[in-house]
Amino acid sequence: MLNLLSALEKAKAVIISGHTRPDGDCVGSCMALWHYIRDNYPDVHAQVRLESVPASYRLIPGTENIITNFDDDQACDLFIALDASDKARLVGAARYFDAADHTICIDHHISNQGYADENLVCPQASSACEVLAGLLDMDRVSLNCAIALYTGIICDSGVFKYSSTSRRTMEIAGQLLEKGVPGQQLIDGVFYQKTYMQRKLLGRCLQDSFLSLDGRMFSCIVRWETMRLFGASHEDLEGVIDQLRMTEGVETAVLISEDETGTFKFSMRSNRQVDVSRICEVFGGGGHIRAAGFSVKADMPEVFGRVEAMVKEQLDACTTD
Ligand SMILES: [Mn+2]
Repeated sequence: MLNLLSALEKAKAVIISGHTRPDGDCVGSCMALWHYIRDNYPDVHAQVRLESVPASYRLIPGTENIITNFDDDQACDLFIALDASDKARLVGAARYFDAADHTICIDHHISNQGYADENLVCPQASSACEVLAGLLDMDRVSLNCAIALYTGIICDSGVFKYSSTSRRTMEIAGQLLEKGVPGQQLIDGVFYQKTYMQRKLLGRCLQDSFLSLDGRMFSCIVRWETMRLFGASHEDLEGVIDQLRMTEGVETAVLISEDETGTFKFSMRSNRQVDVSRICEVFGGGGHIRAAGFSVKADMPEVFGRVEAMVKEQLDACTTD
């Protein structure tokens, strides 16, 4: 069993990193470990190196200390990778991994082969934060460390919704709440809080959306003109497609957004029956069975018609089975 604390006792300089395009669990686990080291090992120099952190995760305390470039030759005697399923996912930080005297990997991805000197991979855990929490002395976890862990857990478990959520997940979350973690504030901040513009844009999208295939497909087309009017970028549409998907009777949701070059980005989601990645692959895109996408610079109504026909074909195959 990996003994993180005894490794920290021996360390002098620690570099902490996670995967490319960091998400809440990645940022949360890295920052939680950073706080834990700063709070309990004042002689250890620790730094977190990640690609730039999306705004919604900056409510995790201390993220302003994250170093987002990988240009220098900073040496360390201990490198700790969190939430990164293979070394390639460390991207720029891999050079510090290679140069380190000792490496540790803490993760929950089933595909992780164990690329570090010491590895703890728990595929049944909800999050890297849950795995990390099990290695720390809970009596020495500060409020800032607890906030970081809690944020990672809610992000990767969809606020305790996904099947990876276990009794253990809830017990750890309970211990973190006892530290004073502002649960509602964090959940609102990460999942529900939008800007005024994003709220109005969501309203506009829902207003313009339309059903087809007997109410089983729900689509929305956002032209560049609308994006320009709202001063919106593609990220401002995040969450819109789930509003379409989580509609009674709907099996497949399609969100189409146009950019200034006339390129149309198709995002697709399905609930139970349609393999949307199969459809998106036809147009050079891809993804997962229930979430996929592609981009085309073509006759959008024609492409939309083909997508709709493919969704219908899959739905018809399900009902005749
Ligand atoms: Mn994760």
